[in-house]
Amino acid sequence: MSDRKPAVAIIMGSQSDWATMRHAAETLDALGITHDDRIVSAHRTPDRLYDFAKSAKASGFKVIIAGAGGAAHLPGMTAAMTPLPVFGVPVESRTLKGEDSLLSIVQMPAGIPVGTLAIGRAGAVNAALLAAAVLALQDPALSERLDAWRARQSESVAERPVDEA
Ligand code: RP5
Repeated sequence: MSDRKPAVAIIMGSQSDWATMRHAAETLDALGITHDDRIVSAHRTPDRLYDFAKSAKASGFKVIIAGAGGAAHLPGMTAAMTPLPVFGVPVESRTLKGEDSLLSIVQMPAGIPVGTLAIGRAGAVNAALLAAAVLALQDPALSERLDAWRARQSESVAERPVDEA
């Protein structure tokens, strides 16, 4: 992380979520977007969640990425306490493979939105890319980096398949 105020907060319910959420962090790094990564549990550290969410906008964050698993209240509770856009990443749970996380995050009642991504790594990467797209609306240099990132991705796709060992 640089000295610049981080634009994105990545929050997660547990240390165990980092294996998934680090993919969001790495994607933001690849795009040169500053971020602050924190463990904030809706269940175990409710006061920490309140303090974080209530002060997130004043702290300078522009977008929040929130990952949680199981009864995943973190993204919805965060969204209820901040006007910032919140993207939710359902972390794959051991017992229900993340379907519980997905449904907990995606089924917000009308009025408080959480942009919900796919379960696991894909969701973490795409949450970062969505955050980048939002930030790029006000940042032409980032917009160019995002275009370049996509172009490199396109170039990396082979035209024909090969047999894999
Ligand atoms: C949720 O419970 C966390 O987001 C995590 O995905 C899940 C399990 O947490 P640990 O028991 O591994 O700390 O609150």
